[in-house]
Amino acid sequence: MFDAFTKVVSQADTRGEMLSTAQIDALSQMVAESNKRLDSVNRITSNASTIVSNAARSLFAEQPQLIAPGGNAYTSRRMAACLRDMEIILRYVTYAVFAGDASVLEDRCLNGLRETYLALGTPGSSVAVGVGKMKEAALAIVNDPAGITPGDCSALASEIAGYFDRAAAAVS
Ligand code: PEB
Repeated sequence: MFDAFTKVVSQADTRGEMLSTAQIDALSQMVAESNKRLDSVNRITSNASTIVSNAARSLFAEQPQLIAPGGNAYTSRRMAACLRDMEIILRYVTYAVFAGDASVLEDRCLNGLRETYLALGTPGSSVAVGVGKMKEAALAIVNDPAGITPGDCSALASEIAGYFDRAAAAVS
């Protein structure tokens, strides 16, 4: 598991090189803008249950076969597993945003997830739709100008979008 700093160190060490000025500048920029990152994590984290339940409600409205008899989210047990899965994925996305690196998400959540869903008969493409809905909700919350110092969050927003996209691609 890496963060933005240990990733750069590991890459430099593999090549036996000192850190480059470009690498130092990039991390220096990241530190300078770190309040945006931490605010984003805080906003997503404190709205996690709303993000998950709205995304699930919208997924089931679009794909009612999932909650009809025989559907993969039919029965309360499977519904609970589904909501839990979405929460797990969102949680790992927030870890990746916090660390500024996708490795925690990749290694501890997405690795083998497609195979797990195949074995369970859970439609990965539907999970991906749910993840996409969480992405839209999370970005709307991150980009909400209310109550924060106005600034440019476009780079951070696209980084966050990228983590959700990786999760969706890993299961679809
Ligand atoms: C992944 N999900 C399920 C299981 C596992 C995961 C390992 C099997 C064991 C169990 O039921 O607990 N667990 C989950 C995860 C990590 C982990 C992401 C990462 C660290 O440890 N069903 C649907 C929807 C979708 C869904 C499309 C969006 O119709 C999910 C929610 N996952 C779902 C369901 C089950 C499941 C299990 C319904 C139960 C399937 C079953 O038991 O038949």
